[in-house]
Amino acid sequence: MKSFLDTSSTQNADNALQLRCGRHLLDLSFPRVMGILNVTPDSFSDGGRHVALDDALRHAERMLAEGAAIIDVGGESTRPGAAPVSPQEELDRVAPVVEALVRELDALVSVDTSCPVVMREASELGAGMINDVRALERDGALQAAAGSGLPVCLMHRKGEPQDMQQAPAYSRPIEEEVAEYLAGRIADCEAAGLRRHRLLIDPGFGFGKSVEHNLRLLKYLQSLHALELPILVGMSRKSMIGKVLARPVEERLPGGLALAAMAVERGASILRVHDVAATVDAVNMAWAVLQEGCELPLNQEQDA
Ligand code: PT1
Repeated sequence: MKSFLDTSSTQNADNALQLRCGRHLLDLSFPRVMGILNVTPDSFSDGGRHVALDDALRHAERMLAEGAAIIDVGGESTRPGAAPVSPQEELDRVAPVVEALVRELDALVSVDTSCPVVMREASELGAGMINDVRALERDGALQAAAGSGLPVCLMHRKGEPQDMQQAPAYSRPIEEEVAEYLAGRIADCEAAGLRRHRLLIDPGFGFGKSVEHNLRLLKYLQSLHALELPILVGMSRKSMIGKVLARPVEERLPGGLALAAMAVERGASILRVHDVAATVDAVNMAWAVLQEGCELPLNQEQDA
């Protein structure tokens, strides 16, 4: 599957840009918003407020009402400096939330994990997507993801969260290194029986990148279209905004909306964000420009 920017479409109207996510069908013929639901006690901008199941449910419900197509549930913080968690701890955090989101809200749940056990359990509980910031590099992750039958987002990263922001360096233009890494991971996935049409790619903003690296990656996001897979981006509230604008984490929304609009123009299919309502408006406005119009108020549209 390609992105909506590709007009030389080999896909006909029936199978056009529809991604099978378990029992959900995700329409990627226009850019979609993924709402972040952190279930970590140390999350960088939620301060662990969404650990309790009830809070998590209400927050997800609100994001869905605001137009999120996907809820991304994560039990391991991967922001710079974060410490690793055990698979059991991660499972204990994530499983009850995935189960509740599926049962109570019938939500399309993505599970933000690198852990094979969590992938397997989440897919059994009804999750519809796997989002792995380590691009299935952990032992057993390729097999677990392949066996789940779910789509997988492969993200580029350099180093591990504990040390990835210590003098990140690239010997070639960063977009080339990122594309080459992702191409290698795609090949490994295919070799493990994970078919291409189930994959998404993500350049991994903030994962072993300087501010300049991040800005350049967005500027040249188009170059990732060579891989012919839908692109997911996560820039919401990140330090790339904080550093450019000198804003603390709670004042980064305007900067984030500018980045979201630019990502849409460059063909990003999914935007992973904290502030769903504002981002849906920014994305839909940018999309209307690309379309030179709009057929319906996009923010009232719901998935079938
Ligand atoms: C991301 C992402 C993610 N980001 C995907 N999953 C995080 N697919 C978690 C900072 O610089 O971009 N794509 N899951 C969160 N990680 C970070 C990284 C948070 C950097 C903050 C920063 O502030």
